[in-house]
Amino acid sequence: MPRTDAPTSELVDRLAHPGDDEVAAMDAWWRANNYLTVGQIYLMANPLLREPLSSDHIKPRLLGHWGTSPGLSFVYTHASRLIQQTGQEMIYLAGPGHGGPALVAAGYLEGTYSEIYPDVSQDEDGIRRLFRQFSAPGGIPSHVSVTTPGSIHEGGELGYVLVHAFGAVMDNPDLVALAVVGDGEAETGPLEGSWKGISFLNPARDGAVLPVLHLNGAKIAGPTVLGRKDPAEVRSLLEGHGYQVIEVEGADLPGMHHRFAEALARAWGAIKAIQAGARGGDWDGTRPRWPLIVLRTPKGWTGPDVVDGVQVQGTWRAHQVPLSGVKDDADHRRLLEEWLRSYGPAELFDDAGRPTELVRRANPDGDLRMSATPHANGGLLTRDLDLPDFRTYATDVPSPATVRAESTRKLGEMMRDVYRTNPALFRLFCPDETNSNRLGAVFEATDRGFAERVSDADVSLSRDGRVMEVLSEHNCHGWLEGYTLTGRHGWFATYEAFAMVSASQTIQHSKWLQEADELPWRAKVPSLNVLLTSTAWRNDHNGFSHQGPGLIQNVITTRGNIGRVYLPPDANCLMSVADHCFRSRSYVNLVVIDKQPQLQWLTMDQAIEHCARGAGVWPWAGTDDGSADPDIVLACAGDVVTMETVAAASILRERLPHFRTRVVNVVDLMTLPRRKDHPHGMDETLFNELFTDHVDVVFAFHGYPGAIHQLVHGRPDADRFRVRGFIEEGTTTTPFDMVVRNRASRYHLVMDALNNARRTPPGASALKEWCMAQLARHEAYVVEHLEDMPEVRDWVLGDWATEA
Ligand SMILES: Cc1ncc(C[n+]2csc(CCOP(=O)(O)OP(=O)(O)O)c2C)c(N)n1
Repeated sequence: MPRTDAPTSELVDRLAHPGDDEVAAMDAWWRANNYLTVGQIYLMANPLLREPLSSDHIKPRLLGHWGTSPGLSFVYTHASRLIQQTGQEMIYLAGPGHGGPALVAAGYLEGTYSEIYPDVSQDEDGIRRLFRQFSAPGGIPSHVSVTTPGSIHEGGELGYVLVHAFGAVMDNPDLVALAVVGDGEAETGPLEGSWKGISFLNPARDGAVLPVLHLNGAKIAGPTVLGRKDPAEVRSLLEGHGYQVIEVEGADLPGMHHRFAEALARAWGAIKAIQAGARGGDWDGTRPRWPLIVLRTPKGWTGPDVVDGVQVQGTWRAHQVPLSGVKDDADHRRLLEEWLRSYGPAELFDDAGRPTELVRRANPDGDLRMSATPHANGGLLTRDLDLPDFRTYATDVPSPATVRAESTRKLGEMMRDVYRTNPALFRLFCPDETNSNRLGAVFEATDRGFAERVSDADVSLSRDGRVMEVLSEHNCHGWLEGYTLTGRHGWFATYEAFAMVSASQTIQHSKWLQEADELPWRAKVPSLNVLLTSTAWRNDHNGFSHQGPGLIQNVITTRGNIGRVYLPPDANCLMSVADHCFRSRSYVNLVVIDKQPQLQWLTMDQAIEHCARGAGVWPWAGTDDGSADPDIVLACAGDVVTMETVAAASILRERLPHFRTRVVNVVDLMTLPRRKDHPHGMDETLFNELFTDHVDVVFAFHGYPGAIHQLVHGRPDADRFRVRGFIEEGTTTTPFDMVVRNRASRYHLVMDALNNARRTPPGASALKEWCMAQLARHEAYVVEHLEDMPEVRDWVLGDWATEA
C-alpha cells in the first residue's frame, strides 16, 4: 500500500530549519565530498595530504569535471538529511553525469562503495585507490556510470535525466526521484520535452519527481540560455509547464544551507500533501502543481576563484580542471594544496583515513542511503510477469499464405491481458500510435494515462490509465528505461522510421546494459522491448519520410550479449517472439513487423518450432526436396520480403518445375553471425544445412542490405550472398511498388535466382523476359489504376503448399 500520510506542519517546519549541529554535519559531509572529488581529479598519492604536495602525487593526466560537482553534492547532502528525518525513499539522478566524482564520493562516504568494492576501503589506502581509479585505465569512468552505486542514469549523453526520473516513479508510489537538471542539459531537445512528465503522473499511484534545475550559469565553453535569462522568464517557463517554482540563490555559507534546507522542506512537504490528498480521496482530479527547485550557485563553487589573473569560479572555465598546470607549475600546485586544505581534511577523516563521526552523521541508514537504494538496482525488486499462455492468441492458419491478418492485433490482445494480471508491473509506451499500430486491445484493460484536462470527446483517456502515449519518442523511450531499470516491465512501440528519433537512447541503454552485465552486484533487469511497426514497406500514404529501417543497423552493431533483432514473418511467430521478450532480462529486443493485413504462414506449433530455431527451411515453399544441392537458396528476413520470396519461389515452381529452390526464413537475425560473434549464432553445421557452403543465396531483407553482409561475414564463401533490401527508394505509393522500386520484388528475386544459379535451366531466358514484362506491366498498371495488379494484390499460395 502506498504511503498516504501527509507530513505535519511541525515536521516540515523542523526540516526547513536545521539546527546548528545538523548544518555542521551536512557541511562536513559536503566538504568531505568536495575534498574527495578534487582528489579524484588530481591525486594518485598522498591522499590525505599527510605531507606537502609534490609533483609525484599528481596524476599524469588530469581528467574529470569539477564545475558541476559541488552543486551535485550540496543537493545530495540536503536530500540525505531529509531522508534521515522522514524515512523518505529517494533516488538521485544527476543530469550532468560528468559530475561523476561527486556521486562516487557520495557512495564512498555512505559506505556503499566499500561494501561493493572492498578494495576501496574506508581508510587511507582506500582513499588512495579511490583517487587512482578515477578516469584511469582499468579504473572507473568519470561519469555517474553503471559502476556508480545508486545510479540508473549515467548522464553522459545529456538530456535524459527527467525521462529516466519519471519512468522510475511510475507505479512506484513511495519513491521520490530527485533529478538535478543541468542548465546546459536544459538546452537539449529531449530535456525541453521532458518537463511534460507531470502531465502523465498520477499522484495516487505513482511516486514523484523533484527536479532541481541547477543554474550554475555555464556549460563547457560559454553561458547557458536559462542561466542568462531574466529569472522571471525562467519562472514563467517552468510555471507554464505546471510546476510551482521554489528558488534558491547564492554562495554564502552557512546561509545557503539554511535556504536550501527550507526550499527542500517546502518542496517535499508539497509533494507529500499532493500525494496524501490524492491517496486519501481528497482530490478533484486536476493536475497537481508539483514543486521544482531552481538552484543558482556559481559553477565550481568553493574551488579556485581566480587563476593566473583570470576569473574561474562562476564561469565556464571551472567546467573541467580549473588548475591545469599542477604537475609542473609550483604556483598551481600551491593553489591546489590550498584548495584541498580549505575543506579541512583533518576534521573530515580520522588518523586511519576513515570519515569522521561528524561526516558519517550526515548519512542515512542502510537501504535509505541513496547510493544503496534497491530502486537503483531494479533487478533486485523485479518480479516475473504473470503471463498468459501466448498460444491462446493463435491465428488459425489452415495452409500457408491463404489467410491475411493484422499480426500486431494479437500482440495487443496479449498486452491487454498482461495489463489485467500485472496492473502495476507493466506498461506500454507509444508516441500516440497505440491504435494505429493495432495494439488497441489494451484499451479494454486500461486507458491512456493523462493528468491534464479530459474532455467528453476523449476516448480511453483518464488519470488512472497506464498506456503511456506522449508524442515524444524521447519521453517514451526514456520512461521505459527508467521503468525497467527500477524493475518493471514494458514495451516501446513506434513507427519504424521514427525509432531513429530515439536511436541514440537505444544505443546508450544498450551500453548501460552491457556494462551492467559485467558487474556481479547489478541484478538483471527486464529487457527493453522495442516493437517497430508501420514499417518502411507499408507506409502507403505517408511516403519517404516514414520509410527508414535504420534502427536494425544500430542494434546489430551492439555487442552480442545485449542486442537481439527479431523479424517475425506472421502473427504466430510474433506471439512466440513476444513471449520470449516478455520473459527475458537485460536485453534490447528489437521486434520488427508491419501492422497491415498480411499473409500468414505458420500454425502456432510450426511458429514455435521455427522461432525456437531462429531460422529454418520452409520445405513447402521450395522445390529442392531436401537435397543437399539446390540450384539456389532463396532466403528472407522480414514480413513483406518473405512474401516476395515465397511468391518468387512459387513462380519458379510453376514455370521451371525442375529448377531446385530452397526457401529459408530467418526470424532471429542474430542466428546469422558466427557463434563466436554472437551467442545466438548458428553453428557451422546448421548454417550449412540451411544455406549450404557453396550455393548462391538470394537474400531478401527487410532492412538495409549491408546488414546481412555484416552478419554473414566470415561464413563459408560469404560472397555468394546477394542481398536485396531497402535501398532508400521510397515515396507515397502502393505496397508492391515499394518492393519494385527497391528491386526486391518477386520478379527481381526470380531474375536474381536465375542469374546466380549454379546451372541455367532451360526456359530461364524466357522467364526473365516475362519478369521484365511483368515489371513493365506493373509500372503502367499502378499509374493507371492507383493500386497493384490483381495477380499481386490478391496473391495467395497454390494448393500444393498444403499438400506438401
Ligand atoms: C547530448 C550531449 N551533447 C554534448 C555533450 C558534451 N557536454 C558535456 S558537459 C556539457 C555541458 C553541460 O552543461 P550543464 O548541463 O550546464 O552542466 P554543468 O554546468 O552543471 O556541468 C556538454 C555540452 C554531452 N555530454 N551530451
